[in-house]
Amino acid sequence: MKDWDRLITVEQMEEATASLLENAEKVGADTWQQRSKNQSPHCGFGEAGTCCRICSMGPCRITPKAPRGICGCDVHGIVGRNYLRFTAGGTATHSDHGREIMHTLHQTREGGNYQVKDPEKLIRIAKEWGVETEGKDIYDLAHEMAEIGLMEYGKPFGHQKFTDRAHPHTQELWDKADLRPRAIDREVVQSLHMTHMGCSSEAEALIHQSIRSGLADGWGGSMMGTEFSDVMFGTPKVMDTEANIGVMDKDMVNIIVHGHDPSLSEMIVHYAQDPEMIALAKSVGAKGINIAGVCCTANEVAMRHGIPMAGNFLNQENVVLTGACEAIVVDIQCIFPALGPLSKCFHTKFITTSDIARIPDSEFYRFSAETAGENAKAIVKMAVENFVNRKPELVNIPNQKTKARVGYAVETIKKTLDGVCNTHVDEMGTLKPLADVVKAGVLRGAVAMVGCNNPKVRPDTAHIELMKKMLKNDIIVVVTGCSAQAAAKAGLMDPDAKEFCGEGLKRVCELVGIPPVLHMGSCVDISRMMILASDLAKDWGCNISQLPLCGCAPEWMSEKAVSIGNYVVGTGINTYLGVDPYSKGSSEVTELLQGETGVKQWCEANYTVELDIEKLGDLMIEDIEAKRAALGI
Ligand code: MSK
Repeated sequence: MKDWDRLITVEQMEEATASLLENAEKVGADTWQQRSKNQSPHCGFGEAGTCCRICSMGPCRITPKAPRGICGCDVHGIVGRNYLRFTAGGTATHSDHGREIMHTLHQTREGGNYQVKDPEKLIRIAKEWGVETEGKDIYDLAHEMAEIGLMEYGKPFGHQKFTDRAHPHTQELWDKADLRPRAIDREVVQSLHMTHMGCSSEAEALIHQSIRSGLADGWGGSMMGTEFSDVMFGTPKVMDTEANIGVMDKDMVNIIVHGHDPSLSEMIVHYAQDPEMIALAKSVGAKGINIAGVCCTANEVAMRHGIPMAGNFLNQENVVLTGACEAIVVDIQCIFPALGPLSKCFHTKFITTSDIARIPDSEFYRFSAETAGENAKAIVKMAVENFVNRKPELVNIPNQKTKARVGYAVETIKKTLDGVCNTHVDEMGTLKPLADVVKAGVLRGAVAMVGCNNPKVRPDTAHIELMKKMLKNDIIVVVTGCSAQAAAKAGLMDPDAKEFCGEGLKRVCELVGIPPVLHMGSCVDISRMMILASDLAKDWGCNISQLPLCGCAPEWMSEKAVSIGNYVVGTGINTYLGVDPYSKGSSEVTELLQGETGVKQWCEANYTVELDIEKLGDLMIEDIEAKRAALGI
């Protein structure tokens, strides 16, 4: 089948990047393409997970001649410990993002910088948590919920409240295997404690804690981050935006927001629309102020304000290389330290804002919930005033831009289905129409595509090629994180991309008015996917692990991605990786993650690691068809 002709191909994106790399050469800038070459080949011990530097007797590296570390730990203990530490890093990171959101919720005030924009959602969650809502001022309720939410991090007893939302069968599995996460900080701290020298070296115990730590992220910290961001900034609704590097505008002041925490980007977006700031932009010769996003911040502001998405993880240097970026404003996570020296080669201001992410060669502007308004205004002003320092001879904005329809929160998906199928059952709606089209075979199933880019994989190829393959096979794709931007940049979130699908999926897209790839948000919003899977199984009348559904992170790179993978398999969804998680050095760890014992036995799902993307896609389709056959559909 011929590709849909409005698709922007990976080759075209690479041409755009090549022209930007010419800019890099002109100014003598360093880029990840070069650094990646400098770092190759990678250390074989590190890649296999068989190097231990947890104490100072080593580092110990496991070889056939030296099968144990100095303490006597074998390869399975070393690989398992490394895997658990990797997971704990991811759980801590996502969950601390969630914690910041809860602190911001505590700062909400009527008419303040932060307000409650979705009071119904706040009340719904309060009722779910058994909090009295009757006659309470909405801000008093917000503050009470913030305090209860913050206690989820350190409460001495009990389990994560949001785990009660999961499908009853999933909860039973968690309880049976002792996997239901307790306080979030406890799971992270226990992971570090277990992996300290002289504690756990049994692979099974280490992988068990990896899954529980992941679940504390997905059904704890990330879910709080998502749900209470919706409460404060609004639950995403369907909106149209644009994507790819061409969303930058040579006649405007371009401010790029990058990172994860919407508390910053919401304020920047707000002040970029301030008439005083727009007048200032015009006074320095620009036509106005253009905000665009990179990485998960792009997802956050796209799905709530329709702000365009300039690119994903490996495009963060590209936005500076255009020579038209007045400021790149970052908060936390996935920010290249390289942006410091790179921005110095141009007129770009690299503005860091969080004590969590302090980076050399940046201008640090501490951003806090209490002073958010004045901080954001000062940052926007600084960017606008920097427009005059632009060097016109360096401006090169590749002309690549696509349309994207975004904003499919679970609530939005249910409402969209309600609108078409007239099946409204309660205020939350139902996923029954979706279950029905899958049962009927019009759709064969669904894939949740998530995760980063990684120079080990030709950037965006795996995301885009796998999505195309799924769509052609009538498998709907839901996306978050940098996978979402890969889809958007290519044009796969344009409703017209239905032309690119198999007949069944095309019909559904036409009937419901959706693009074939549904944007569900940022990395923390993978928690939305867990709720979607859980609710779908409830409406279907089966268990999550029986659904023709799988997860996929074909180009992942961060610790957060491993934590995510652990909660996705921990929720009963088979997960397909295109990059190895540093576990291949141990047959025991590999079996626990990818075999029939371990996570498969505890949670009815496991990982598949396959570096050949074509094969990875075939395996997912086989999995979906096998699930259908087992259900007799
Ligand atoms: S931003 S974690 S590179 S998806 Fe969430 Fe993208 Fe991966 Fe960061």
